[in-house]
Amino acid sequence: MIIPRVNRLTPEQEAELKAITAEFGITLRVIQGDQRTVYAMVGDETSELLINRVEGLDYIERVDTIQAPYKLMARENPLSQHTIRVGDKVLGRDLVVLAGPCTIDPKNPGLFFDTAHAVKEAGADGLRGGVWKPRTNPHSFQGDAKSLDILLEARQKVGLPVITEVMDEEQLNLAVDAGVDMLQIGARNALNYSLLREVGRKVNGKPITVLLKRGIHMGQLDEFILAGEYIVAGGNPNLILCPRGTLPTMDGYRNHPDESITPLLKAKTWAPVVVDPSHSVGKAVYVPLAALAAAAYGADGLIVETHINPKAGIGDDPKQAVTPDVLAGLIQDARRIHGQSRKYLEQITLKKSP
Ligand SMILES: [Mn+2]
Repeated sequence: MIIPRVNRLTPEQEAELKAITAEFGITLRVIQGDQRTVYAMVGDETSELLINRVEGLDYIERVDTIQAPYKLMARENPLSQHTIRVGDKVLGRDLVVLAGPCTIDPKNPGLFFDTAHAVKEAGADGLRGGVWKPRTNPHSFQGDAKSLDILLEARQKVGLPVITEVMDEEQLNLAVDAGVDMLQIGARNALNYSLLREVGRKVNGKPITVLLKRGIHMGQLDEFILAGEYIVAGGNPNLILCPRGTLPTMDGYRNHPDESITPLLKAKTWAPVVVDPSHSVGKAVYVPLAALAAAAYGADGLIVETHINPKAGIGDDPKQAVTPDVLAGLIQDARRIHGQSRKYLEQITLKKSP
């Protein structure tokens, strides 16, 4: 990885750098944060001659051949200065809450609009709504592209940024071209490397943030961080990691709650962590406690399935969606805890919150 002395190289400097690295068979990827731009070298970057040539350029600070398997996601990367926003909230400073139903019911848009108003009222910063759904049972409702219009109409009505899950390239293109603010890559696709690479390519140069859920069977944290590396390598560092529970489940919850990995992730990577307590515990009555635990572990945000009338919901909602009044209380309590946990986090990351 090449770190320049300046925030951004001139086009001439960039061309010179590309020409030098190309001589060594290396492709340069430009990763542009809001504070700093870094250059990832794709190929064997260990040639001493290459490093000397590049470090000899007066506008280059240094070349890092990072030993960690991830280069861009590492906490030492200057991208750690990059800030990611959701609406007017800044991840790392404010506790950011995304809320809304599991699945948008295309037959009943009114229900989604009412829920959207209610979650905003409750203090949420972003609106979630499943357009397409990965379902274990092929006969279950799989979602409907019509729901994408409903999601965008809700954004217009309530003024919250929106997030939805995409599972393949066609959905990715539809969602990005329609202008969603955030994309979710679900637990089932966290190891789908061709999709991760496509997501990276598609969001490059666009004001889109990607929330990557932890794979259901991902035991190693590095595996999770490397999945994120695929996306950031496309050129857009607006990436959030989302623990959402893993399998096997050991204690009777839907999944094994894993909000406790938050400080471990933070010690390794700069990416903000937004925890999903809903899919983790899988039952509405346990969600508030899991959300508070996430805040205590230093999560930067929460994504909470919420529905004005969970029984009328489709997908996971009848079982695990909380109501907007529960959400409102949970947000207040979680914000208080988040404020307290930040000082302990700073000891781990040695970084003051932005
Ligand atoms: Mn769900």
